[in-house]
Amino acid sequence: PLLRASAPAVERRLRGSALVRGGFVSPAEAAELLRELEPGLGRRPYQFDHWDGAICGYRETERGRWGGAAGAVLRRVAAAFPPGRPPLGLVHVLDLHPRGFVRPHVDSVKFCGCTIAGLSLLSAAVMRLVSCRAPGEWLELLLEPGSLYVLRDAARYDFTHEILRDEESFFGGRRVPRGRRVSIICRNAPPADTTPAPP
Ligand code: AKG
Repeated sequence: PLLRASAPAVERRLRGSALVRGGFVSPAEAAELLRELEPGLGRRPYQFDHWDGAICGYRETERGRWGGAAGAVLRRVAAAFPPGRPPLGLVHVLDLHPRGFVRPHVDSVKFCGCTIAGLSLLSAAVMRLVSCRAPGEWLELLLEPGSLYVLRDAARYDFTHEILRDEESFFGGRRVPRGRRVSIICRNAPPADTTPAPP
C-alpha cells in the first residue's frame, strides 16, 4: 500500500481527496521530463538559508511550455482536476537536495485552488499530512519515483503536508532513503472572488 493512516477513519475521510498513483510516468517519460528540466535547474545553487520558509535545501523554477512527451504527461495530470477548474499554465518545479525537506504547511488559499497534483522523480520520499484541528490524525503517502499524488478538498485545506527529511524518512517500519528529488507540481487557481464590489 502507498498510504498509511493514524486510524482507519482518517483513511476513509481522505479517500478520494489524498491519493497516490504508482507508475504514473514510465521510466522513459521520467527521463524525458528530467532532460527538459535539467538545463533550467542545473545552474542555480540549492538554497538552505531560508529557515523561515517552508522549504529547506531546494531550487525551483516554473515552466509553461513542455515538449512532446512531457506535454502529454502534463495533459494526463490535468485529468486529476475538476471540470472547469484546470491547472494553471505555469507549473512549479521543485528540486530538493538529498538533505532538503518541506516543512508542514497548507498552500496559500490566495494563490492555490482546490487541487494540487505532483509528479515525483528521481528519489522516493514520504509525504505526511497532519490534521490542522487534530494533530494526532495523520496520513502518510509513499511517493515512489514516477508516481503522481493528488491532494484536493479536505486533504488540501484541512491538513498540512510536508516532505520528510532523510533522517525521518520512514514509511512505517520501512526506511525510505532520500536522494535528490524533483517534483513537478500542478495547482489550479483559487475560485474567483465573488464578493460584490463596494458601491
Ligand atoms: C509545495 O511546494 O508547497 C510542496 O509542498 C512541495 C510538495 C512536493 O515536492 O511534491
